[in-house]
Amino acid sequence: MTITITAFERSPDGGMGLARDTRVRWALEEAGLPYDVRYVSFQAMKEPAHLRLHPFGQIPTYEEGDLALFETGAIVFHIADRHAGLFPTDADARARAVMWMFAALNSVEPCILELVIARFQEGDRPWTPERLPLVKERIRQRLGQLATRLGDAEWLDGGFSAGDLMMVSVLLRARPSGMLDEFPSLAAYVARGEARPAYQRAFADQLEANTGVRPAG
Ligand code: GTB
Repeated sequence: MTITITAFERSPDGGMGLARDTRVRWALEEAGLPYDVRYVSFQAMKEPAHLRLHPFGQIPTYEEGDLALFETGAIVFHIADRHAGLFPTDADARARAVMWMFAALNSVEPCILELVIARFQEGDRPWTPERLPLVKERIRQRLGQLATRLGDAEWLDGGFSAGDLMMVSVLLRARPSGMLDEFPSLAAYVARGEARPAYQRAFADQLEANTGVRPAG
């Protein structure tokens, strides 16, 4: 059955992997699933046809036959649930992979998004200079806790799983601020994720769609 996802017609980052279709592309590549991409403009995202797929008028969405999904957590879970490659076969290990997916989305991504919002949407507010250090401190605390748990392991719980895919995807959003590099073990963990052939293909496809240029390699 054909899988179709949506992505930015023109991603604000120029297709450098920060928009959330990257994690869906990555999951599809890990599972070895071919897919089509429908590129949507910011205006089209707010129109009825897209709102029927995504009530909040965002990307990415996922369509497969009669199934239509939004929310990257649900989409990546669905892919991992139905196809080999992203969840361990052991039931307890699988539950922990799901736990790490939720941890990435619920316990790590929100504080990183706070910083993105504080810098780019509220950067000109008079209270921003006072607020930024608090926002950054919350990220430092969470990333420090995560680094402690990861220790010198390659992945969060044994082999690579959808939990790592989601965590790496979320941590990538902390990199432009320089905060990821404050935690060398997490920066190395992210680099391991980015080095995976499936990630490389997802990244190259997204970049090519935005720039017309496919990275070498
Ligand atoms: N919780 C949802 C999910 O996980 O699927 C969040 C979806 C979401 O935030 N989508 C964003 C969107 O459609 C794109 S990813 N925004 C348009 C809108 O709301 O009108 C967020 C994003 C956008 C741009 C960059 N960038 O260029 O660096 C990075 C991330």
